[in-house]
Amino acid sequence: MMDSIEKADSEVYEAIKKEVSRIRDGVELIPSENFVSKAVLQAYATVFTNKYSEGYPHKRYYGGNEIADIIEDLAIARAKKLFKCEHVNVQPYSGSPANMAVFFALLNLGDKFMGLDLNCGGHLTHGSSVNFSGKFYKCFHYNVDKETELLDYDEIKKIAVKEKPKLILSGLTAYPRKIDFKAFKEIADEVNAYHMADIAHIAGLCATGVHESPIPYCDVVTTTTHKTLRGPRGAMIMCKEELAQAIDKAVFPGLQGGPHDHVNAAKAVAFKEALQPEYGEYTKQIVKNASALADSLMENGIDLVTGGTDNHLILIKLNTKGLEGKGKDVQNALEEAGIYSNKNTIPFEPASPFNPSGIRIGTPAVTTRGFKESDMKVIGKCIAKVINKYEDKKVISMVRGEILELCSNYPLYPDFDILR
Ligand code: DSN
Repeated sequence: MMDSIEKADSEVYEAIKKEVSRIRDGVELIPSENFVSKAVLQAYATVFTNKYSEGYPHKRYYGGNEIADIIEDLAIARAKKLFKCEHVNVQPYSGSPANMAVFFALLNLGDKFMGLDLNCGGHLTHGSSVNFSGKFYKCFHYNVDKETELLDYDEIKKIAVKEKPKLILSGLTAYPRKIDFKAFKEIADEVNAYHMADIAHIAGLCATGVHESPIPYCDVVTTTTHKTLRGPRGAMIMCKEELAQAIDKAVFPGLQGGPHDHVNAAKAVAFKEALQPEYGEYTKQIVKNASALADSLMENGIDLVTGGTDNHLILIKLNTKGLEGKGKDVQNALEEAGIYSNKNTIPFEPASPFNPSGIRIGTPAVTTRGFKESDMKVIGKCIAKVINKYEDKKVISMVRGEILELCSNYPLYPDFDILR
């Protein structure tokens, strides 16, 4: 597939080649990233990128959509089976537009809602003042508890009873523990609010029962399709049948134009893969690996938010090692060693969101690659070495060697010469 790019555009070809080397020779620990299968990658790169399909299957505005209908019907049917939900819209281009569509469908501008504060593990679209969700709507944030760094459901209830929001949003991007969706529903019911869950990070775990599914406890659930779910870049919205029309209208024509049919083809393939028993094993291994990595880090003297993890992600605290506000420097040092992470705020960040005191890592991508608990032990040690000596080029170079050796044991896309 790459020979045409090589001939037509050597600059883009060279960049793709470099990216392939980067991912093959490094340890990808950004918890929102993953490696799709060869089948998903191929479905994505198809002639469906050429088609316009405004509308929904069997109710399109343009001709020639019979085949695009097959694709979207397959994606919807498989997503419904995977998540056991009543209605699915697979058209959202990504997570933020999916969340925006739900807000458009269920709220009026200026309405009150609640979401987890970005600094404590929420997402921009959960009410940040710089995002549409905080600008167009009145957000009352809940935080984690200062001592335990865990969600405090009594506190969430107190805010809900006081502010009477129209919608309560549960969901995370940097919270390493399980979410009690039932508790959120009980709070939402008490104040007559919608309960919306954004499971972008944990969708794969929810689909296989490794994390409790929010579906029975929610009016609407959104997710991206490219994180633990291991599909192409994109999103979807799941809801009760009674909200189906409002959600569909909000996505199209409310917010988006034509769906990306090539992405829907890749989503359909990814959902089929996620319905296989091997995917269940994969999601279990994600959590086992995260837990092993957390243990290794702590054994090597690194402090973690909440003292560990029970999902796919880990939040390292740098401030307790005298590295307050050094997230960016540590992220860069890890990158030099071939370990990809992202700087992140920790709860009640003592420095600033631009120079935060945390590092966020996770195991979806390395687990796809085949890494197991013993490898996590090695990676934990490597990360600790870099954190302790993040300015020492000798240490970084030594760790780089260890990472290269580890990666050579797990060739990425082994049966797929990605450059051909
Ligand atoms: N950017 C995603 C993440 O890394 O968590 C959220 O949208």
